[in-house]
Amino acid sequence: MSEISRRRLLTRGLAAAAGVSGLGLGARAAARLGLVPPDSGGLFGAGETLTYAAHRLLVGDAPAREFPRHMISPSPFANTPNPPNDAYKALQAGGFADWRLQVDGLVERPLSLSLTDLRRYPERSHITQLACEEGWSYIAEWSGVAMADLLASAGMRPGARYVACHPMDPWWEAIDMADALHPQTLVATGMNGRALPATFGGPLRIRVPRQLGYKSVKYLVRLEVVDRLDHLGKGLGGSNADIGYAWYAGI
Ligand SMILES: Nc1nc2c(c(=O)[nH]1)N[C@H]1C(S)=C(S)[C@@H](COP(=O)(O)O)O[C@H]1N2
Ligand SMILES: [Mo]
Repeated sequence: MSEISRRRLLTRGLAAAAGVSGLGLGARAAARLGLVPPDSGGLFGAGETLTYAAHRLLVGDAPAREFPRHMISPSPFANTPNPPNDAYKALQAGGFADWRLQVDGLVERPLSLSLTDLRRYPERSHITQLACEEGWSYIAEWSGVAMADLLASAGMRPGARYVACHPMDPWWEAIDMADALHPQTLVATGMNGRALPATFGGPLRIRVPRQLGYKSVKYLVRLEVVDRLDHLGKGLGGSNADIGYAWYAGI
């Protein structure tokens, strides 16, 4: 059986289990496949589980859509007009020379990387759409380092399952390894051929084009590799999940 028909079968199985015997059975099927999201409890938990499991099985590691250069949005909406705080402004005043990205947690070699260090990794780029859950979107070219390359150079230890992405403001988000290691998931330093502007999360942000905009954490300072998420925040996998948004925001 081809990979895609196997996935379709599994997905139909999940959906059928959900339809015939209630969401609980679908959730149990997802558990057997290791596809239970951190926000699987509570009122909408079973639905979150089905969405995550079905999406992962159907989409697999398929890339997000990439666009031709002429479709780059001429004046994208800057969602965060003001830099996050005084600590950020101090780093900005120094031209971000002291900006560091920590890569730690379940890794063999914790890293502390300056923006110059990041430039030593192979440069990756893509032209993709950033879609906010509020309805607006824009297309831009993003460039930087593949998160997979950073994780490879830190060396993941057994049990590594999620990457928690921490910024300078309280907005943190975790992604699973399927997204962390996906070739389009970037630690971005550039946008449309220039250094990433502060209003778009500069000097460093992640771009996870397979999920809604809120997962693309701006002002990134730390990638924390973890085996579980229950000790971070309220344990739901991100600051947005903690206030009621879905942890998995696949599109
Ligand atoms: N650190 C941080 N990251 C963030 C946010 C934020 O407020 N702080 N906003 C998120 C939301 S809701 C969206 S839609 C995108 C917006 O990205 P943009 O500024 O490139 O439009 O960034 C996301 N990442
Ligand atoms: Mo958003």
